[in-house]
Amino acid sequence: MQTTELDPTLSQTLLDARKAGLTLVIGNKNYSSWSMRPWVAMTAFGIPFTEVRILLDQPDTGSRIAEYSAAGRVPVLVAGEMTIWDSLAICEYLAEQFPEKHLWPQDVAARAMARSVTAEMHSGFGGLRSAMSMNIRRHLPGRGRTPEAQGDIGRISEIWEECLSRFGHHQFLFGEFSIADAFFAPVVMRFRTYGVALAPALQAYCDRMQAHPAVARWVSEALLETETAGIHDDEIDRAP
Ligand SMILES: N[C@@H](CCC(=O)N[C@@H](CS)C(=O)NCC(=O)O)C(=O)O
Repeated sequence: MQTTELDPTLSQTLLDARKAGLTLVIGNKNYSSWSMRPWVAMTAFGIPFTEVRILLDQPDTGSRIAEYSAAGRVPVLVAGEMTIWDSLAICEYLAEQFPEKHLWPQDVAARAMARSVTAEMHSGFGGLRSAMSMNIRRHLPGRGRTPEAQGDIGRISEIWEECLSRFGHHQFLFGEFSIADAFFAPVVMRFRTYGVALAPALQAYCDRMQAHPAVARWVSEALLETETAGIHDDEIDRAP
């Protein structure tokens, strides 16, 4: 049987990552909302990993991501001989691999709802994404309020209210920190950048999220970044 080391189609970079245990390939911490989710989940749950950061919107971004995944997107998790791309697939894989860490809520009803709101976040809220892209270091209160973004803010508020009152007991969405919170972490950062006014209970949730050590570490590392991704900042400057 041919070993993977002899497979000429695999890049040396990927082969090196395979030897390093879990390797999470991410984009800029300031901009990459998709990367933030598994990074925050892995950090919050104490799952050790090696981080590889690939700058977005650079001439070599595509070729560097292609060394890890043909899907051409970050995040990517390299786990031994497996490559897992897409933030939700990565978190589901981790939940399976570390069942004792309870990345999803333990209660079946809470878990069903956590999966539903995580999937809704994963596949929706295009209005918020396009008009209020994540840019942690900027402060742009009032910007990006398109009707679609306003609608998304309303729906997210409704989700948070329901989760916090039914399951959250004034802590995280389902009480203990879970994948669902990791998925909404970039929304918390968007609400901060764009100065979205929230009901007190929801603002308190955002404050708790920003105080969570994993989120706080991502944000402090984002603020140390000096690179800019032209497309993202230009989009913000043109936003209504
Ligand atoms: N559905 C994917 C979306 C990933 C995604 O769109 N990632 C962006 C960065 S946040 C990306 O890799 N863009 C490639 C590029 O800018 O060249 C996921 O959940 O991981």
